[in-house]
Amino acid sequence: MTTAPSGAGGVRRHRPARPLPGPLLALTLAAALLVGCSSSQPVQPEVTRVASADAGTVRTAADGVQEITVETGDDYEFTPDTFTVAPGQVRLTLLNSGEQMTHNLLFSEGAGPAEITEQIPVLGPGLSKTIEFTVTEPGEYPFECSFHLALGQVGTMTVSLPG
Ligand SMILES: [Cu+2]
Repeated sequence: MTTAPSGAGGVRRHRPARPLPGPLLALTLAAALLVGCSSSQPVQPEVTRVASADAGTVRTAADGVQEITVETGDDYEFTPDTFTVAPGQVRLTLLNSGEQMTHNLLFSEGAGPAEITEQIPVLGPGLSKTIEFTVTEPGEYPFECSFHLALGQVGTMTVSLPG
C-alpha cells in the first residue's frame, strides 16, 4: 500500500456573500479608524489586569490610620497612579498581582515638598508589602518604580491641606 488517503480534496472556501448593511459598515469603518489612531501612540504593553476592589481607595483603618493599597502587576502601571491623603500617618500597601514581574515603590528623591524615605525596595510577583510614614507638608509627592521608570511606571500622592 503506497497511497495514503488525502483529506485535501474536500476543502472549500466559504465566503460571506452578503455585504454589510450601511450603518454597520459605517461603524466598522469608524472602529478601524479609531484603531488606526491609537496605533500611532507610543507602544505600551496591553493592560489586562483588573485591579482588586481594595486598590485605590484611601480609607481609615480601625486604629485611625489612613491606608491605601496600590496595585501593580505584569505591566508598568500603578493602580491608582494618583491618590490623595490628609496630613498625618499613612499606611501604604503595594500589591503585586502579577505572575512574572518584580516592582518596587519609592518616592522620587527631591521631587516632593518633603522627603519620604520609606520605600518598598523590591516586591516579587504575587506578594504585597506595607510601609508606614507620616506626611505633614501639603503638596504633590511623585513616586516611581525605579526598575521601570523609563517605561513610565510613576504616580503621584497628593497630601491635602490640613483641615
Ligand atoms: Cu515596576
